[in-house]
Amino acid sequence: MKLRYVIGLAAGLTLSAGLAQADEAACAAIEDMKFEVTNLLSATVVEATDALPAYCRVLGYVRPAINFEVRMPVEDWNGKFYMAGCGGFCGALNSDAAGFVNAMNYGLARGYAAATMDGGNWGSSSLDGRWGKDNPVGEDDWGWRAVQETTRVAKGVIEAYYEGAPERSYFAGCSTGGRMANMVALRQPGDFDGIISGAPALDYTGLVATAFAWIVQANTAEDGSRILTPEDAPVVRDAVTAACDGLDGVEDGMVSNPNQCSFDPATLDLAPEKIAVLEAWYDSARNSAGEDLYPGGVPVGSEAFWGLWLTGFEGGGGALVPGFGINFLRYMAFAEDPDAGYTAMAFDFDTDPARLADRAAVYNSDDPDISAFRDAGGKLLMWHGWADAIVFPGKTVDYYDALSAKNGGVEATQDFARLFMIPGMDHCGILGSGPGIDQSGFDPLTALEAWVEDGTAPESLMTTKTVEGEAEWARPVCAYPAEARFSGEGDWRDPAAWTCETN
Ligand SMILES: [Ca+2]
Ligand SMILES: [Ca+2]
Repeated sequence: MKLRYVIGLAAGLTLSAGLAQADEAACAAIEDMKFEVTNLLSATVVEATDALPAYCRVLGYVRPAINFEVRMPVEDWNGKFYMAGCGGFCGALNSDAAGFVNAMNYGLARGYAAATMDGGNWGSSSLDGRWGKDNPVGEDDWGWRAVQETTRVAKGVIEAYYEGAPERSYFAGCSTGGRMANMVALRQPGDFDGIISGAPALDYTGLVATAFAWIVQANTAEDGSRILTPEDAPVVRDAVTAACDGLDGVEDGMVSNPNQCSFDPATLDLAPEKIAVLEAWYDSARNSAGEDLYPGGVPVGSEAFWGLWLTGFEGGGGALVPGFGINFLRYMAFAEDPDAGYTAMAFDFDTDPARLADRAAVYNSDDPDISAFRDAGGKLLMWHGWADAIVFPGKTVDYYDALSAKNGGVEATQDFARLFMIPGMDHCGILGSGPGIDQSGFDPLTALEAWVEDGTAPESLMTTKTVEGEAEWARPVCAYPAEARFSGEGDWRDPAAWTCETN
């Protein structure tokens, strides 16, 4: 703070605007800093709003094309750094993302110096993978380098502005940002004290190439049309609810754990070809020998969200899974990009998974050896919605089991890594239209702060379902493998009626 104090004196203490001038000078000074392979573009003070404090906004890029932004509170900095990941194929600097998911302002609003980046590439949307065409450098950047380099520069900027390094650093991301979060634990074990990994696409190639091709092929008729339509999803949802909602002891519209629900699509009053699609979707992607190529398929209980992710909406739009799949397969999945006309229908489940290995080494963060992060004292908080119909949640549970096996069991693993599987939640809690919570219904950052800073590990996270501003119910979500159970006494809407139990 010393530099800013001196500038404050120089700017003239007699002026009521003196503080603001000093703030602007201290911020503007950042623009003249030099970092390797980095261009700083601007550093300006942005005025406070109802939601955010006044902050020094630093824009720049790490060459060739990693655009980043750092936002540092002008006053009342909490002494910490918060970095947010990005979703899908990124492709834009989404600095004003609302809510919690991949949102730097979530940290800024709490007094953090915050940063985010665009994944190192520009696209017309986060669904646009065209930048990956013949672009292994851009793929490295999206895979890991954009986060690593932005961490380096952001920490340097923060240290210069406040004349002291942040006392703590946190990374939070969901989906691709969750993949990045686990990549941080693997590749940058000393950079962050705490990491929040939401709905992580840990095996990106297995999911977005193999499993998405499986989804698309299963649902494509010979004439190229979709077999399951937007109108079918509510029919399936109602049948699943009727069959399985009550198995967890509470009829709240949610299937708490899809593994407890053995729903048989053949019981539906739908055409046989539609039932065949459902059987394939709820199953795993398989090769011709019947071998599992990806751990788990579309989770039972996710049907409320199928419009956006899988079936599309009546009247058009949605069905993002096929969109992500085709962009990934054409431009990002293989070492050599196939012809521009390539579609998921051409994916060969016997021979193509092996061809993904080259890019898997760049993108995937499912290696359970994060011992360097553990040994550096880092804490990893993972979360995933059980009703995620795009990043299927089975892989996250498998990963945590592998992590436990590698670290001498669940108890030892829980010393540094905990997983929270959230019943009924959509992908990253983006949609609140189902019976589960959305991203505003829980607060993993406060839990992680208590773990990192006070040593209080989270046994559970409180989740609150809000409808039109009114809290409908609240209950804990327990650290895996424990699950929240309703005691059977009192009101299930009351969190006191729930306890964490392990089978
Ligand atoms: Ca239920
Ligand atoms: Ca490529």
